[in-house]
Amino acid sequence: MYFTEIEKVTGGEILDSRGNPTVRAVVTLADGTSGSANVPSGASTGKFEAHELRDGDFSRYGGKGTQNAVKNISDALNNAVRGLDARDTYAVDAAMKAADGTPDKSKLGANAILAVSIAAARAAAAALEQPLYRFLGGVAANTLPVPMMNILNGGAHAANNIDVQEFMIMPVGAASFREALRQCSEVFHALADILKSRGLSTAVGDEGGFAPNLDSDEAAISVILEAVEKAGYKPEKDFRIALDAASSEWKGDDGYVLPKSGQHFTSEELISHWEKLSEKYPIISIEDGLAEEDWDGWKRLSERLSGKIQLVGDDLFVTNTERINKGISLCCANSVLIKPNQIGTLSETLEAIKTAHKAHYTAISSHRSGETADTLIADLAVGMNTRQIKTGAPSRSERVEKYNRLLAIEEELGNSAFYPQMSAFNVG
Ligand code: 2PG
Ligand code: MG
Repeated sequence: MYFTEIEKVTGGEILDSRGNPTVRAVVTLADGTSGSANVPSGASTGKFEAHELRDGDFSRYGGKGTQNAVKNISDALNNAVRGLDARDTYAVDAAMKAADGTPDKSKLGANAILAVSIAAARAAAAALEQPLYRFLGGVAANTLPVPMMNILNGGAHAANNIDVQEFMIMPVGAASFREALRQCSEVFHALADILKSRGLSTAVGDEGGFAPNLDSDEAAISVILEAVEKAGYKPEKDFRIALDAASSEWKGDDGYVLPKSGQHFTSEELISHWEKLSEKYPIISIEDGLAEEDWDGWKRLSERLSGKIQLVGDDLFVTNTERINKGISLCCANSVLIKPNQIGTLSETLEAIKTAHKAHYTAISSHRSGETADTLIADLAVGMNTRQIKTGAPSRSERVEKYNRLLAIEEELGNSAFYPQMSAFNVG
């Protein structure tokens, strides 16, 4: 018996930041060390994501209970990984995938499998007395990510009249992560002041950004740029804007219909819309500008814009290496959003990042709109050198936890820490 051998796995049902149930796993090793993990849950989920197992028992949590997934953690997954070496993330994950046996992890649940996968890696890192980012990335893990901070929420994440799901600020001129975070927080507060002074709501959406009613999606960009200046910074030089359109939510049989404004676009018109917007404003990145099955549209969008801005595939790629490879071969997008629960294991998440990087696509470590205090994505960003992280506004602790974890990592790295500024992107 070796000290990192998995002795026992247990599961639990906990709540996420929307008050819905999710799962937690604890992995205990032979030397008594343990690691735990909580998994998040999306709202604008991609059609091709791995399966999130819910009970469907409407007498509990409106059918969203996770008691079956929890049972799978403590029974089937415990049996599958007991006796394996927790240091070998790929072997642990392979055993769980074999026990599940389905392509989308629908038998045991991607939520159950991911919780065990991360908890095992955490336990191994703890047994080796290493921080998780070091366990994942070794000595080369020294690069902090540029925050992609969502400060104005719309779409499926907010009950306002804005169709674009996320308006994010990216501090591209800061000298360190700590400075970058301070600058973002100052802009967030400046935005609150401007909204208040106009009698607009400062209530926040699922990811902590404000969710006011505004005249248009473009008005949202304008007010954010105003906030950047009010906080004493220069748009373009200090801050760029990133959008997540989450446009799979808009796709109908006949083109794209924006549910709140009622506007109608063909793929071609939407491409021109993004092009005009990115010429008019300092936009560096657009995520899911087109829908998850609109490959032809993505090809044309990429031909037109990929040399100029970052085009991020979220629902398009769902952290799935096969879909990422398809996108690469079709020259679609130039960046991959990385959400571990879209694919359901840590090892497949690492492969997705490696696949993106090999093709010179950027990779962005990302939260879900339903989150917990788990900080995996912070360690993942540093460990795998993603150079960008998307984790919401500095106003809800499930988001702030990730930023605080990055502050701690930067401090721990000391002089070895590197903040990438514009070199986080392959464009511009
Ligand atoms: C997204 C995410 C996270 P959700 O679309 O990128 O911001 O939202 O978790 O609801 O899919
Ligand atoms: Mg998205």
